[in-house]
Amino acid sequence: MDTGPSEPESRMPRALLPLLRLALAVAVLLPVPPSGQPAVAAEVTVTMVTDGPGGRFRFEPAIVRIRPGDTVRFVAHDPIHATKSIPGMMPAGAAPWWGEMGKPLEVTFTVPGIYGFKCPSHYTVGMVGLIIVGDSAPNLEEARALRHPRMAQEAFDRLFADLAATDRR
Ligand SMILES: [Cu+2]
Repeated sequence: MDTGPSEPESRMPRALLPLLRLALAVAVLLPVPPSGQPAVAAEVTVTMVTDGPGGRFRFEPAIVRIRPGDTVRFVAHDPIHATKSIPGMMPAGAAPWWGEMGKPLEVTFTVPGIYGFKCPSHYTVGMVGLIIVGDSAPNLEEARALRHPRMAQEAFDRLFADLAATDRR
């Protein structure tokens, strides 16, 4: 079968150029959070990292600030990770989540407050994170008071300290 020359394909980039320029212009106009601060966006991606520049067995970023109605998309580097909410570290009325190992999971947050989460495989080595929905977290003290296995506790202690530091700015 003669498929002919790939002329239409070769013209594709030129046709897409105006679109690319528009996308770039829009990207430049979007607000960028100051470096070192948790991201603020309608959809935030949290990566489950096995081994990265920030360390092993961690969520990146480990602290996410969003508004009610925003979505967090969890994605895994490896099939050995998952994301699971932690009972006792969620505001009243919020729905728990438990993703499948290695599969992406999107969670939309509507109830304001602070949410602790973990990778069930690596909780005991400190693979945990925090999501803050809205400007105030009525369950902050309750979430902070929960006790964890040693390395998870150390990780949460660091995250709550980071959170307090960014709140003071
Ligand atoms: Cu893991």
